[in-house]
Amino acid sequence: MTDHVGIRKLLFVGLVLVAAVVLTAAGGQEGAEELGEPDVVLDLTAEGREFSIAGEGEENPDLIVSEGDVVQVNLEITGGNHDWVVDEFNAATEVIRQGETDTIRFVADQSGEFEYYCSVGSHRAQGMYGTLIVQ
Ligand SMILES: [Cu+2]
Repeated sequence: MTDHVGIRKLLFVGLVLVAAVVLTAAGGQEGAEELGEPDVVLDLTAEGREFSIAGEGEENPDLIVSEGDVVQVNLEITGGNHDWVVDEFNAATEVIRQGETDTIRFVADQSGEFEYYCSVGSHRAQGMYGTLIVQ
């Protein structure tokens, strides 16, 4: 009887350990890291209904990269809740709040002009978008 309980206890501990390892592995996946070092880093801030390049005043500026670039976007929210999205590249940060940052990487694998925007509420309709130029 005692042995039987002991084995069950051991099996349970084993299962917990396996589950812990699986969860740790899943949590460790960093999509951004798989693309390697970025060719371009865009430091963006978002506030109100506008994005800007950190330290510069221009509202929803044109963002210019080269075709094939691994692009890293560091989004920092300085007011409200926002994200940064470009549909054509499946590029999207999390929706984050004031004081938070999120980083994504994507490959600009086609040239042209693409709209970047905030997908929160009606922000895009209210003008929270700009142009990503891939040349
Ligand atoms: Cu927004």
